[in-house]
Amino acid sequence: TERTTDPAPHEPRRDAGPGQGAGVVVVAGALYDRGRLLAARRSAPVELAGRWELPGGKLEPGESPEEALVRELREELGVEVEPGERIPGEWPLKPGYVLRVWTARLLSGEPRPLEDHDELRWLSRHELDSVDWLDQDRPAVAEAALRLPPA
Ligand code: 9L3
Ligand code: MG
Repeated sequence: TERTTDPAPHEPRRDAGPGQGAGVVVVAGALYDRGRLLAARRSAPVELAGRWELPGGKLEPGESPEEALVRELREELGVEVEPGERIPGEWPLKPGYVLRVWTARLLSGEPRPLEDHDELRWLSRHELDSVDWLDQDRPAVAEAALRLPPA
């Protein structure tokens, strides 16, 4: 007979819903510099291409969210960052995936779109609505805006 046990700990839980665990955690960074927030335009996959997001990606097995954030921003943007506070809240992505966001401070490097993005923009508070954010990122961006340090 077929086994009906839970998937292995690191398998995505595509059925995850309320009370069923977080599923796959995607971490993203609200990266601040001189009163501006970094926005990144996705180049892939096609259904998300052209939409803007807070850069980041999936947690890998054994990583803390902060470690994943540092790794993702190094891979995607070529920068070193220091994670700050978690922005309260959790936002559903595709089924089984949730988005969690941390503030982050730029330690070194100038962000470049090395992987999965084709454009980056530093947005000041009054420019935050000027890009077409992914729907799922909008509430996170609103929270991130509340924490924008002064210029
Ligand atoms: N996603 C949504 N908003 C974000 C990020 C970083 C990611 N701010 C979605 C897009 C993908 C999934 O999460 O469907 C995994 O992200 P990635 O590993 O392709 O960056
Ligand atoms: Mg990514």
